[in-house]
Amino acid sequence: MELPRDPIVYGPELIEDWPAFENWRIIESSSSTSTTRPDFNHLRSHYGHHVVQVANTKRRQFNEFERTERPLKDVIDSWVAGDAEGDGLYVKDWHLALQLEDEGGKQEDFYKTPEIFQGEYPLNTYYNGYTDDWMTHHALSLDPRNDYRFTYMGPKGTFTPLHRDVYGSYSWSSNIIGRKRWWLIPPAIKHRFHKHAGPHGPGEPEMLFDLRELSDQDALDGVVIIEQAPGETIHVPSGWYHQVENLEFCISINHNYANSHIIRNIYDNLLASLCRVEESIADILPLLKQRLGSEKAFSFTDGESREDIFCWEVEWVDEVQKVLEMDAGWALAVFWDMVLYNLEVSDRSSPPAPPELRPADDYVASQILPIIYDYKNRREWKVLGDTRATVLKAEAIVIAMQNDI
Ligand SMILES: O=C(O)CCC(=O)C(=O)O
Ligand SMILES: [Fe+2]
Repeated sequence: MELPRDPIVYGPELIEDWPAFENWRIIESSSSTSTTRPDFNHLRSHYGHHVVQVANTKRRQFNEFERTERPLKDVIDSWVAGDAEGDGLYVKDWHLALQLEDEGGKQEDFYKTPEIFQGEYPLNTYYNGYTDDWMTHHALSLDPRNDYRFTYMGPKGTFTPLHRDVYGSYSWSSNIIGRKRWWLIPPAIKHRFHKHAGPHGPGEPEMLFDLRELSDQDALDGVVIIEQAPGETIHVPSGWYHQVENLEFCISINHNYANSHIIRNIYDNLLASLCRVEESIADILPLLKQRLGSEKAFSFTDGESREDIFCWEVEWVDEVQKVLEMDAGWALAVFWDMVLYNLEVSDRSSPPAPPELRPADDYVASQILPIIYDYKNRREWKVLGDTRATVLKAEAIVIAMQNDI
């Protein structure tokens, strides 16, 4: 089954049975009106002690907001007091489900991954249903403190600047309370939002921070603008840049996920980040070459062909991978480890998705093989020996998948 390639908004039936709806909101109705507001007392008493990431959306620092970490209760106090700082404070990327699990609670105490993302679409989550997510399961296998389940909370006016999601993954995001405005940029017109017009190098160009600052608002022609109502869920396609503004006090829950459908995008995104890193540290290259001259590190043999690898190449590749890891959050070794992990998943006793929810083997093979062939033409293929072993294992599995058909 093809996954959605355009943004989709789902109605409240997807999530209206979530405990968060019951517990996090206060609804006041009179004969003519009904207003809904966050139940700060409940949130404070249950989660006030959680140390959360807070972006001050009134204080920009280069391409990000000033970020601090503090107990949620302090942030709530600021909002309730209506003080000037509170106005700009946006609680983001809060791993609430993970934190609750640490305390003996569970995700289902406040929400359940919508069924549509569990079943027919081979989507997220292995938490409370089996789906085909290549990202979270693997991330948790490397670090049990890492997942891609987030809660967001912030007053009117707070916003998330233009970005695409981590690694180029998909996201779904549900509003418990409040309205959000989304600007979603189809990849074909993404260039209009580059920070600097004109040609750029091979790496991913820098993007505008806030598209509302564009002097030529005609650039917004073709941008998908959605006002997401309380209770609605939005699905963001892989690789689409987007910006999000809270039009009222908002609380939302979001997951990022990825799988074989978008593995090519994820790979391309990683390579674009790699190019950017290479550009940014290009000045060390002549120094490395000068220092290491024509010293040979080893010879690489691949069947018939044999090639010399030089010490400067090894140092260069290692340095780029190190910076990439800091910059993008991962590098080629972890990417290939994720691919192999998920290809081997059918051998595991608790795979993230049972076979009937995973795409057919020939589809998965058709997604992975071109990436392997691409990678085999790169310098990293020769230089990074451990990763080469991982890729070879992945290749053997994928070829067997094809032969089995
Ligand atoms: O709600 C927000 O502020 C950002 C959400 C977002 O970027 C996402 O779900 O991908
Ligand atoms: Fe996002």
